[in-house]
Amino acid sequence: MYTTDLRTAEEKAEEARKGVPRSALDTDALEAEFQARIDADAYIEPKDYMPDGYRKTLVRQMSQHAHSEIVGMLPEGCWVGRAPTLKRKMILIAKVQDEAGHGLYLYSAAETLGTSREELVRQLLAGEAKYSTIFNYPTTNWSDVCTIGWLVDGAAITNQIPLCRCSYGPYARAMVKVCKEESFHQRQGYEALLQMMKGTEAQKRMVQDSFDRWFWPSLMMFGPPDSNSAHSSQNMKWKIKRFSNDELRQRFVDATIPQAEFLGVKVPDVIVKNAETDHYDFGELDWDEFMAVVKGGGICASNRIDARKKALEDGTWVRDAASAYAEKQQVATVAAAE
Ligand code: BYC
Repeated sequence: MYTTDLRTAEEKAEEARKGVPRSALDTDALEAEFQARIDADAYIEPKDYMPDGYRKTLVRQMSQHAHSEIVGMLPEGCWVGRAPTLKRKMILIAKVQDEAGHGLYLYSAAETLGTSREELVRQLLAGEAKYSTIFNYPTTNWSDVCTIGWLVDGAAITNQIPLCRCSYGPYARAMVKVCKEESFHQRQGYEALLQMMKGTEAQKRMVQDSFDRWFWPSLMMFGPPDSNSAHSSQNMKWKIKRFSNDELRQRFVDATIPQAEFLGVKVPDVIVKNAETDHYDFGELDWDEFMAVVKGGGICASNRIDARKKALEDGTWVRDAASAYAEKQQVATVAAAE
């Protein structure tokens, strides 16, 4: 193909990184350069060239992740007023507040890709965006709150540590801080359960009951089996994902079963250590249940969205006041400069 464009591929990529508009003819070179940067483990930054599919999939995943953090505040937040001691109440308040912070980092990181937070929240409330299935299960007693810390935060860390090396810079950097906090969350949950296991027979039964109800749904947090995961292969090529859903699920099971045994809960009979692979076999999950919950059929699904709608409405005056204050500040800054 003859062309009057005398720029090299490197120059075109450099211009694209600086935001210079590109012609359709440059797309192949830009995509090759983009993939080469990913293969070399470089971070992609907001103003860099990126294929539309990469941008779209990141907005999808990061917003789903942000929604999970925000919706995830609900099953624990409703126990703040019922925490058994002042110490547990203080820890729980701090944890729930951390989840709000995680949502904020993630919405902010997603906004660097060009979709506003208002739009992302609109998609959640309209049922167009997903959030993790785990938060559609109810917290029926205090032990469930502790088990969320141990299992749900534990599963989240397993999934999110590789995301600290995700190819998109703002997502990867947000994950570093999130993972540090999740690690504290996981430990406080496990420690609270250890205390309960030193308590009465009724407390021990509560812990066992929570474990039985939350263990399998926590394994579903890693997504469908690899054979049925629509996005995995492309996401791994783009290094958004570093490990497959099944690999991470296995890693979580291998770490969790010895913890369950130390805690003193009975693990399901189907879970056995495989001497050949040195991993725990755990059989097939109930993928029909997973699909039903993904499609909005979870026990708490409508409560969760109603609670988020109410929070948005209740917060209107705060956003209005903050905007009015920011406007006044701007006027004052301009007046002072004149
Ligand atoms: N729930 O092709 P796949 C927390 C969807 S919160 C709902 O494997 P992908 C915490 C998936 O989105 C942190 N939907 O997808 C907060 C896709 O649907 P669409 C939660 C699920 O993206 C408070 C379809 O199924 N962590 O830590 O390659 C208190 C096909 O799946 C689920 C994150 O959000 C699910 N479980 O991989 C305590 C981690 N699984 O979009 C703790 C970030 C799958 O095509 N996200 N789907 O309609 C990820 O790492 C990935 O998005 C996933 C799925 C591993 C979840």
